[in-house]
Amino acid sequence: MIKGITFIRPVDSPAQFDDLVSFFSALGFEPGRGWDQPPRQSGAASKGRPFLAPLGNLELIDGALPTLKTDLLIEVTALDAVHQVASEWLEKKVSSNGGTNHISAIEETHWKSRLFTVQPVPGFSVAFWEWQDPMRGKAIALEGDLSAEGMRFAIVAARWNAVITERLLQGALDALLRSGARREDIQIARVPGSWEIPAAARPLAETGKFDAIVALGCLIRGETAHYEAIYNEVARGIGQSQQETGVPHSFGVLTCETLDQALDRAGLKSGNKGFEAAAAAIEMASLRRKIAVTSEPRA
Ligand code: DLZ
Repeated sequence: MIKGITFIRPVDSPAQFDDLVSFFSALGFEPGRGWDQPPRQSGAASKGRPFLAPLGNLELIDGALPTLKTDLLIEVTALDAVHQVASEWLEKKVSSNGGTNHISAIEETHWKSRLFTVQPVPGFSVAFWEWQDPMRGKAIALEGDLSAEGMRFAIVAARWNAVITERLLQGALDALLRSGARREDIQIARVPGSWEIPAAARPLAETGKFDAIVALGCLIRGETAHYEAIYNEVARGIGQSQQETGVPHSFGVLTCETLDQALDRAGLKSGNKGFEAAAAAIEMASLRRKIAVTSEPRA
């Protein structure tokens, strides 16, 4: 039910307001939807400019408080870069308007962080801080790399709509070779149409010689009466082969309304889905290797 949290900070003057908007914008804050309220009978004009952060929280503290001159704490990554941007912004302001440059050096805190405080306008202090351990609070995920070095791949390409599937094949080869696979470690198998892809993908996967299988085909709805029937079977067959052999299979079978749409997805306007399918195959093959190592018993 709780949706968000907003801290309101009234400022002393329109000039301070503009300075603070400029300061927080310079630091890369995402602007929220602002508002301008004209003067009303019941009150003067007012305006607001929200600045958004991906996370916010209200923190209650009992006992010794951190020794801070502000209650506005902004957690960042790359604290040194933030310090540099804040310093440059202040220097510019001081050199054009005069005044004092209120920014502290970065210091270590007693809670395993580093922090600095800055006063962009008089009476308005803000502290920026960062955990010393950059991985703190981050989910540690197993992820595949995009290096195909030392990996072996099989590409199954349908001949039907060859003008498209040949482009998908070139895209897939481009991705594999550019990612470090060797030409002799890539086996290409051609089949008549998309319907036949699973019948070749499955035995190739079962050889155990390949780290991943890339399936390439093109179905065009306008020209294929039994489009749905072919599509469902190809998707099911590739999925089943992947699940039952454990070898990653990437799905580079285009399903399009028209030939133009297919051309767009085969390198013309919307990328090359063959390239993308090969990249997914590399990533999954890499992830599979990592999972295998992770699940080995520790020595
Ligand atoms: C028969 C057919 C048709 C009408 N359309 C396509 C298509 O758009 N894309 C494709 O890859 N294959 C098509 N095919 C061929 C079937 O996939 C299959 O090769 C044949 O029915 C022979 O089994």
